[in-house]
Amino acid sequence: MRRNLSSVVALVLVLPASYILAETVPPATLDPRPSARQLAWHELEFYGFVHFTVNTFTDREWGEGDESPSVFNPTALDVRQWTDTAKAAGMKGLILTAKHHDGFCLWPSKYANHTIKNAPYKNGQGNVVAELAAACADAGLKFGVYLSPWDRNHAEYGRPSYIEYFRNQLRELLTENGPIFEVWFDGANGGTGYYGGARENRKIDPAVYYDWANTWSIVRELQPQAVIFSDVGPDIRWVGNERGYAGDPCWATFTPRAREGNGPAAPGFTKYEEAVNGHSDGKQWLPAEVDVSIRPGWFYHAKEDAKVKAADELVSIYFESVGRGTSLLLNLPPDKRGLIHENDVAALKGMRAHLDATFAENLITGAKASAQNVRGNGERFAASNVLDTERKTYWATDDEVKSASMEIALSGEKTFNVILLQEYVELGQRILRFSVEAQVEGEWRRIADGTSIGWKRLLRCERTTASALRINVEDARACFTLGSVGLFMEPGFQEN
Ligand code: FUL
Repeated sequence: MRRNLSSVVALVLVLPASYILAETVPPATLDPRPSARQLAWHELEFYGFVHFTVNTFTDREWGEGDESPSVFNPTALDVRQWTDTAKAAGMKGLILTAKHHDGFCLWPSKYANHTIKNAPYKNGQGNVVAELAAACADAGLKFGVYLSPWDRNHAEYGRPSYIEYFRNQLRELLTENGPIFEVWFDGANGGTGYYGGARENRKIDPAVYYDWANTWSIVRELQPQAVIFSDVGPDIRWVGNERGYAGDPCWATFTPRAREGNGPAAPGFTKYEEAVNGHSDGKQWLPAEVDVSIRPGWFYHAKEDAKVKAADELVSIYFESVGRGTSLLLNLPPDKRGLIHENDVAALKGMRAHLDATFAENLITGAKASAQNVRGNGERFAASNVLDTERKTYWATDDEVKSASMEIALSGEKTFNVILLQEYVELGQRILRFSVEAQVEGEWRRIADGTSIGWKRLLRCERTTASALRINVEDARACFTLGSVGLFMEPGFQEN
């Protein structure tokens, strides 16, 4: 017994320390990396926007700020119809325009009169923010708020006292509506407006006026788990367009830069064109959110009833947003009744049915994987970890290895046209370039390639029937991880 123990000790002593470490220890973290609140946000992937205010009734996109609250008069408002629609579409939450640029508040703010308490809706007793927050909680949906920094109604906009008002409203919203998952700050700032009757053009300095660091700290104090969205984050960045796509590549890492000069970037004052791709060497983990409306406008207009995006267009948007590592924020504007229009509901239904059919079966099930290099040559970081549906178990390479291939033997011949890849982003976004090959009738054929993977990559490729697959990581910032590989067959739209 004693002899056995000493020989084990001797064996451990002769093994190089790096071997033992590599076997048992994950790759060293590589900054920037997601925070816990950003990771929880990544999980959501798909949620909805609700643009609703006086504009819905005046048929405008941007109210002037001089609208009478009396125009806000939905005849059949039913927030449960909104949450039912969102749930059926597979959304994980809803973000409501509590206040848009016109300044009208969908809740009875005690700091303002330009609110729902002076509207005919429920004889001034309504509170759409609280009503939707409660409906979301009941439906198991997350709830978020849009509070426009620009306020074309407020007499003090442009002066210091407006900032106090804006922050008071933020506090109200974040204390009266239960847990908030995201706070959405738009970049549109200053210009002409009603401004309490002054009707003038008010310019502000976007880098200074809102003192964003101290405004964001209110969110941190009152809703520490909430992510903050703006052109510069600090948690989630605008993707830089409202057309429904992230770039290829789309890196979660990003360094926001000022629109002009060398000063700091600020909401409404960034080189937002860079956000569509992000930066592979970006200094912050600042993943993009793709915001797009199901209709041409953000608010409901009857003249757009026939212009609702079709299901196949919505599916393409999904692939070009969620499929490029971002989240999709799809706007569903309620109409004058206060309901999401039948055409929008039908398009969403078509989108969901198609995505469900696509992802119903992961054709990787039953496959076997092996890799050229496995960290420490052991089980913990083995290639087979990519085959389970758990992103958190992953294939990883040894410290020095920035390129390596894995081979996956499928359980028989499989026909697919969608490939899913996921990194274990807790350790940073590491992969810089990859390709995928398929073994078709005994020949290896390159069927897809790309650069960014990050949280999730969905690659639509040609319909391929193969018995094996090769994932080649061709370049990485450091040794890398791959958490999931999946294979799916997207049906044609006519087949639905
Ligand atoms: C923009 C706003 O100006 C639009 O009205 C809309 O709210 C959109 C989501 O953000 O910048």
